[in-house]
Amino acid sequence: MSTNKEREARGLHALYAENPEKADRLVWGRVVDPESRRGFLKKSGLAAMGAAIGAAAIPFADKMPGGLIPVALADNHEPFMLEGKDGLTVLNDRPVNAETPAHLLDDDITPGSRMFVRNNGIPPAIENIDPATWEVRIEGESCANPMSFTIAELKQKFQHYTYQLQIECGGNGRSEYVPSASGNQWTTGAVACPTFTGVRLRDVLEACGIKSDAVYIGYYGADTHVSGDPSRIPISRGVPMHKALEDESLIAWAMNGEDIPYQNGYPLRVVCGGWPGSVSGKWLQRIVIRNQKHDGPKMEVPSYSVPKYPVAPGTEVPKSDYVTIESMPVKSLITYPQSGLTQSKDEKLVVRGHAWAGDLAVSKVEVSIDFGATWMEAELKAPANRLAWQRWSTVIDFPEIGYYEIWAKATDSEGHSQPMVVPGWNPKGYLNNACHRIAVQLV
Ligand SMILES: Nc1nc2c(c(=O)[nH]1)N[C@H]1C(S)=C(S)[C@@H](COP(=O)(O)O)O[C@H]1N2
Ligand SMILES: [Mo]
Repeated sequence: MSTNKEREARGLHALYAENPEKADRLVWGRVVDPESRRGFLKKSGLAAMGAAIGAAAIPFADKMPGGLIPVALADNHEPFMLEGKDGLTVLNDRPVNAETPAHLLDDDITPGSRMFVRNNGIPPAIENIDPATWEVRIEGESCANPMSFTIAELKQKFQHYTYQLQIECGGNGRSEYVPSASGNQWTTGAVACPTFTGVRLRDVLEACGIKSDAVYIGYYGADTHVSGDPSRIPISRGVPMHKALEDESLIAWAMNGEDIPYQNGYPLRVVCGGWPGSVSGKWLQRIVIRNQKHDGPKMEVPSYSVPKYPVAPGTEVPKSDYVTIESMPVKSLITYPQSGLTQSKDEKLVVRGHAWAGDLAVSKVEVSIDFGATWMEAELKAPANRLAWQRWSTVIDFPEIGYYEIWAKATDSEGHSQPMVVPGWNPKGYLNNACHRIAVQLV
């Protein structure tokens, strides 16, 4: 087990940071808005908190308002960070959730250190993860010959494939919905596109026999429920057979050519790109082939589901009127420059980012500097492979000094474009694919 893995596994850490503003934002963000966000500081995080402050104990810890960050940490300019996750904004510590600021997603291939973390439960303890003995079992009522495989057996029995795959949480952008939806208040950073190496889910399922009545698969991981109740499972989702059997659907042991980061599912995970990240099971132990739609925790309405028809903000929607989210909508990010740039009017500005469209390709990216009145088409590259995001870039020559916003809008291969404002409200705040925008000043 690598030292890095051990460090990642220690989880939440306070490290020195160069950016005091961020510390303030964390402090005040949590204090003023305790209702809509899970408290940052849970009782369970107290030991870690004490250690981070360098105190033996926090005697009045039970009096601390939910979500408060001790000022000692803010004064030290020490925002919370996850070991191995460079510059991510930590939204919660139990379960751990962290997103990536847009300008840190500028790489063509997202490094492990910049891949967001979305945990529904508590990851398996690092001491209990031994990649040499880790097994995945394939079973279920529509599996003809249930079998288990070690990672070495997967590597030896099946052909290896590497694809660059885009994973975005279904709730990315949730923070912009009004009235606010419960759940992690993601802004734009619950998306990533690293490469994954593994075997095709199809090859493994076929080796175990897919019965003719199979309609769905479901995954089970080694993470445990936040309640501590061993009979409860934090999440067990899946995809219909047609998605499971796609070339790019993998059981992966490597990300960007290295072990998968601990928080992203080490040592083995499912990856089904282009769909809500929740279908890509981490710390994978078991896959079931089902003769009905999988019914594990978080498959049920309203989890990862939206109303079948548009609803007015705040509407209560009957359970029977929801559909499960499948392919994610077209979306883009401006990853360079970072919002807030000031530069001379005489310089042209290179602007770039990524665009993606679930199962589809992106056909066009346009950029506006006049609040959407006019658009100019950016250069758009082909994806590295199907289900990878696509690099776009353009050069902007500003007409005069002053404040500008740069907006980016992508269009998919079926002609759907991103809305300039937050799209249709839905009770759980999924699928916000509004245009991303950044501020620039020309002086
Ligand atoms: N076992 C397990 N798999 C999981 C989850 C989880 O909590 N447990 N979270 C899911 C969700 S909701 C998302 S968006 C993605 C996030 O992947 P990441 O944390 O590697 O970015 O993992 C999915 N797979
Ligand atoms: Mo998610």
